[in-house]
Amino acid sequence: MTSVVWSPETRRHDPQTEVWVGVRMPGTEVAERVDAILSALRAAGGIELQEAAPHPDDALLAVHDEALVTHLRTVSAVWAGSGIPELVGQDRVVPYMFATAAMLDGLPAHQPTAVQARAGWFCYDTMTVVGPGTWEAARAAADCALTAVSLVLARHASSAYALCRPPGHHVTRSAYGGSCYLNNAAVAAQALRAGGHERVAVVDLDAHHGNGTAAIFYGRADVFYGSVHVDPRAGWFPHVVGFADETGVDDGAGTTLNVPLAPGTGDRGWLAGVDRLVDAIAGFEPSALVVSLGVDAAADDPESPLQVTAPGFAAAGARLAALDLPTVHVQEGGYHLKSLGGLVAAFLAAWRS
Ligand code: SP5
Ligand code: ZN
Repeated sequence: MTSVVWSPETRRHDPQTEVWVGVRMPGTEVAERVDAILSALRAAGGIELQEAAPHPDDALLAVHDEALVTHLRTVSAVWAGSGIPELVGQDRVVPYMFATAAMLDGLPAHQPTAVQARAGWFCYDTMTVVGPGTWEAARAAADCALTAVSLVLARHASSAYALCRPPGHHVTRSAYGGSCYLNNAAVAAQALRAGGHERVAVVDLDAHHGNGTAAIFYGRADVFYGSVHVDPRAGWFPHVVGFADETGVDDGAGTTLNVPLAPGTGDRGWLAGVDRLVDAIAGFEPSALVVSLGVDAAADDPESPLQVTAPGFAAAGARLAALDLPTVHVQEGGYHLKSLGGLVAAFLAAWRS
């Protein structure tokens, strides 16, 4: 039996379109994902379903800059009042310039006042748009993760699954992107630390490297981050990080493990990667585990070239469950509406029985 935490508020984020290589195209991170996962988990059974309880902002501010949280809370209303929707017909917050380190070239930057520039100060891509309801959904997703942590800390359950949507693993301390707004997995890991777990491991199965979570814990000895994902060098998001030579820095040296895989990799290669992560986690000796459970590595998924099957996800679940740790699962990506719920249920089977 595993607890499943969700919130109807998570449906309120509606990206409508995302801008990719300058073109508006239908968003893939849609509210229907919530219903697809819920109905598959209900049908599979072995779950105790509950709604998220509100948790204070402290848990967010333990991993995110206050300026980012304030931006996300307020930017949609500021954009709506900026004149831009009337001027060009864009009612979603989309950045048009990015103050990269190379642009600044050492000059001291000031946080921009214009909302269209501030969008690119906090957001690092053009795909991750903010509209009315985005903040409420992202905040509710974080509450799902925190409620799952509370259940595990109270030993109500040895594992809990948070149906987080929008996802979170691409969000750094101060910037959002990759269809993510608040880093639910990092929030959960830090809350487990605050709840008394001295060493926490995060294992990220999403098809994309979780650059946000990796960055937040890169210099930390108390939180391990391991990820298996499609090789960014082969041309996949997040392109610039997620390489095998990123192993941590300072106190965190040796507590990061990236396993990049070639496009086309199926169950065998992917599970070999999962096994490397399981071995590293066992060696780290954590007392709790966070699973960033993206299922976009699936063969049918439109956003990744990996070829993992439902039995593959079930096998990964069995191997991670064998670590026998209090576990919080956090939903990340997975975009094939017909199959994604079944993949989540297959992965969680080892905890549901
Ligand atoms: C959480 C997560 O899985 N984020 C994925 C972010 C990667 N998105 C990259 C999108 C690349 C362009 N997609 C083109 C198809 C748009 N419908
Ligand atoms: Zn992904």
